[in-house]
Formats: sequence, structure tokens, C-alpha cells
Amino acid sequence: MRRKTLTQFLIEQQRSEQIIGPELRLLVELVARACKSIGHVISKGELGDVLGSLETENIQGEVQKKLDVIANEMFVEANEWGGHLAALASEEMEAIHPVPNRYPKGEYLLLFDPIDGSSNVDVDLSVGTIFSVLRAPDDASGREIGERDFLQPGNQQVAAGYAIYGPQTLLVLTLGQGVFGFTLDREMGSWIMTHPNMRVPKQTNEFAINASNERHWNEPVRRYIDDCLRGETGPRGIDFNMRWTASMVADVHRILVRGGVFLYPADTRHTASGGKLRLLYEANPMAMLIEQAGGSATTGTARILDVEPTKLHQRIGVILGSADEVARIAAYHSLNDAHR
Ligand code: P6P
Repeated sequence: MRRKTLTQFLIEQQRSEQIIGPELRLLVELVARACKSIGHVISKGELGDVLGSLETENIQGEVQKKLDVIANEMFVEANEWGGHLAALASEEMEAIHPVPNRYPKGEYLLLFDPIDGSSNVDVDLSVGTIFSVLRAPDDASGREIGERDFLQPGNQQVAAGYAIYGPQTLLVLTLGQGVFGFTLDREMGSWIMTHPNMRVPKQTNEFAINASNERHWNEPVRRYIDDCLRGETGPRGIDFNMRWTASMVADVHRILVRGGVFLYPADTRHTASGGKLRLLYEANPMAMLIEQAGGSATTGTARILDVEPTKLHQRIGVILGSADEVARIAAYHSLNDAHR
């Protein structure tokens, strides 16, 4: 049977109406087109003079890669004109970006991390683009959009997804009724559905954590990882495997494809910041995807999608993936609290 394209999938979702209207369909089509362009630029590497760092830092205080800035500009230009957005927000822009007055404005807010894991680009490892879609508050029409309009919990997202630029280029998307993956057919320039209804296995023996941070972890995380490392002779009774790609998109994609648990917990370095990963345009979209695929996503103890944001570039601890494993890690936290 001929595989569906992204456009066919979106038209069917629109026909069924309970999923999306024409504006959200246009939004996803434009995001997908921007990701295709970004993937093309990345694939040029040194030939496209897009590698290396700039002398600038982003709002996060991180040195910006050339590609961070290039991809951010591409994403804004590709999306701001369509008439479906009120404003955009990005990891690479300190303030929100209201849609310029030369374009019509719409009801959606688009948040994105243009190149997640950008340090991987210089060494030809997978990176990605993460995006999250909110509705502008009802009272926002007719007034200037502000940062506070973006401060909505992740359970208000109407869509979320990522593109992963690796050996293949894929777009993974949820509109609130399951998770669907599309592989880019580079010859035709079409996104072809290759992963209908992605599901995260409830159990796993594979964890993803940056083990070099071990000395900073809180006690429950340290005990959980220790028990995994003790393998079949330890309390878990099974051997575990570890992966760490330094690109959240690549780790989450692996978990959506074959299960696993990803941990970037808030540790002793994050007392003030709350964590390393960003809530609005990394944790929330990934948490929506994982939950829509039957997995779980917490801060270690609290559901990420219920966290009430207070700042646009707020950071948070993230533990997500196979539901039984995420629940077990929460139990390590509860046990720890009980012994305090
Ligand atoms: P570390 C990339 O910079 C990122 O935001 C995520 O994509 C990734 O999971 C994490 O940070 C990697 O962090 O400390 O291992 O380099």
C-alpha cells in the first residue's frame, strides 16, 4: 500500500475535524518545510560554512554556534508570514518575537529550539529542531502579545514535535491524538509516514544519563543508577545498557522507537536554575510526545506537563521514557523523602 505523505495525514486530520483546523494544518506544514531547509543546510557541513562557533552568547549564556543563529533566522522567516501565528519564542532569542505588523496575525504561539544539541554538528552527530504550539490567550486578540502569554503549562500544548537530522531526517509529531513519524524522501522533498502511532514500551533496560555528572546527582538518582549498574546480581536482577548522545532529540527518538529512560535531573549545580534543560521549548514538547506515546515525563517527582511556568527560558529537571521505569525513579525519590 502506498505510504501517506505528511500533507495527506494533515488533510485527513483536518477532515476528521476533532483534531485540527486549517490554521494549525498550515502551521505544521510550514514548520515541516523549515525543518527540511535546516536539515539541508546542516548536511552541507564545512562545505556550507555553517560549522564552528560565533563570538556571541545566547540568553542561556552558551556560546552560539553559527548554525544556531542561521537555523533560528530560517525558522522565524519560514513561519512568521503565514497569518496563523501571534508570536514566536526561541532558545536563541532573549525576548519573544511578535509577528511583524506587515503580516496578518493568528491565534497560535510557536516555541522552538532551532538546533538542539548543536555542539554535535561539528562532529557529524545527530541534532534536531524541537517545537511546541500553544494557543494565544483569548484576551490577547487586539493587544500586543507579551512573554506572559507564553507562560502556559505543557498540558495546554495543541501540538509538539521535533525533526531529527541524522542518517535519516525524520519529523515526529503529535496533535494530541497519538505520535506519528515521517521520513524525508530527499529526492521528492516529501515527508513520508514511516512510523504510524509510535508507542514507548512500558519497560526497559536502557538508561540515558551524562555519567560525568555523577558527583552532582541527588541521592535518589545516584541510588537508582547504582542499582542499574549492579545488573542482574543487584536489586534490579537484570543487566542494563547505557546511551548518552548529548542531543535530547536523539535520545528521545531512540526511546520512542525502542523504549528507554532519559535523565537530565536537577542536581546540586542547579539549586538556583532548577535544571539544565529548558521547560517551554525542550521539556514540554518532549513530555507531550512521550505521554502521547504511552510513556511518562516527570521532574523526578512531578508531571512536567503540569508545571506552571514563571519565566520564558525557565529550566527544569527531566526524567522521561518507559512508564514503569519513570515510576520506579519516582519511588526512589519518595523513599528518600520518607527517610529524611
Ligand atoms: P550535556 C544539548 O545542549 C542539551 O540541551 C540536550 O539536547 C542534551 O540532552 C543536553 O543538553 C546535553 O547536556 O551536559 O551532557 O552536554
